[in-house]
Amino acid sequence: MTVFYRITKIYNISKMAQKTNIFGVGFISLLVFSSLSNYSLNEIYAQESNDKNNKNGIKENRENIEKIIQYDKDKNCSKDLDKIPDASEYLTYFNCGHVNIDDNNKKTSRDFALVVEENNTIPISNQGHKFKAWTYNGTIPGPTMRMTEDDLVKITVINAGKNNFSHSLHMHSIHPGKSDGVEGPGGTIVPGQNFTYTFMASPYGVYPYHCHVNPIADHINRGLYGMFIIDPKEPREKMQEHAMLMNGYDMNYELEGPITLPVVDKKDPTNFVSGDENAGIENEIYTVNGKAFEYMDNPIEVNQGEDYRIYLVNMLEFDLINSFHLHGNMFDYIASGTGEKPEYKNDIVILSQGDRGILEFKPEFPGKYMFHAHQTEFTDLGWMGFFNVAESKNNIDDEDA
Ligand SMILES: [Cu+2]
Repeated sequence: MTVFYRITKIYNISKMAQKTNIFGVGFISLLVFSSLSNYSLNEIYAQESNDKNNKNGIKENRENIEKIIQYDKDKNCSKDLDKIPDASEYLTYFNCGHVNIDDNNKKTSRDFALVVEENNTIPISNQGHKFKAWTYNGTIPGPTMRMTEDDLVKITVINAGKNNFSHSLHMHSIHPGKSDGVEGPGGTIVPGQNFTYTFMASPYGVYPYHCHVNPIADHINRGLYGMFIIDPKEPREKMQEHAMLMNGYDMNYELEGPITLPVVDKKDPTNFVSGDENAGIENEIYTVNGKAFEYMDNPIEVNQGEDYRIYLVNMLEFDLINSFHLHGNMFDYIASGTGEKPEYKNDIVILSQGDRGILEFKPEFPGKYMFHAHQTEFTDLGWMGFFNVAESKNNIDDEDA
């Protein structure tokens, strides 16, 4: 028996059909998904009890399905896969895809759709700065996709028909070459076409994804990246969870041109003609989750004495390192999220380009605490925010007593 649940329409599919002019196999399969109905658990039970050949497996099936649905609930999976979250909503927006539980072979598969749009002008600060972005599903960063280890994952990337450039999706983690987003059809999706990247989610951890079409720095600088989380089969300790992706914007990259090798001096190839062609390539704005100073203007509300987990990814281009510093507290750090136990406790973690990890902490005292890059230049240019720690209700009750 195959059970689908939480089937909703895939990212404005009818609108995208008009925009992208896709009539290929990929689009037909997307239409199939959008035409499936929602199954409630009661309907699933009714179906099971009607299935006379399946009586022995009913209890086991039910437990398995309930376990998967409950795990998705615990992960705070969004019911709205079409949502275009703003920078504050991005913190807790987890897209777990369209889920298909096949109980015959005990497999769960998840289908995701990412639509690439160019010339999507979006706000990148609360001071009025806008950026001519290229986006996956309308936002920088793209949606946080979430899956469980060993799930069969299918991510269909649709390059909108009105676009001018080819794009791709390169994910970190383990997968076959044809789903690596570099070689073959998955490495070059021309405008109006789509490609489905298929892999078994492994190993558990937190990962970046990004476009891998040349010039890569340009495609990344314009905004084609995001994070995905492969959760372990045995859930981590339950905590309130936030996604944080650190990035930057070189707002006049177009004037500076792509990063290239030095020009060869044909008369004397040993002569190094350096030139300062790339000298202007630097970020003018730095952020966490796409919008400068977002969490300074809208502090993240947390509670004293409760546990918090942050999935942190560094997708900063042009600067070699980035960092995360928490005021007034220490966090446990799990590098890459590939282990269960933290490696160390610190209040700073330094990440190179593409690196990531998991931070876990418990606010000890109420108050307002800054978090920011520990490079002052980055903080001054936008990478700064606040946690607003509310006093524990227990403390307040104690004081009243
Ligand atoms: Cu691209």
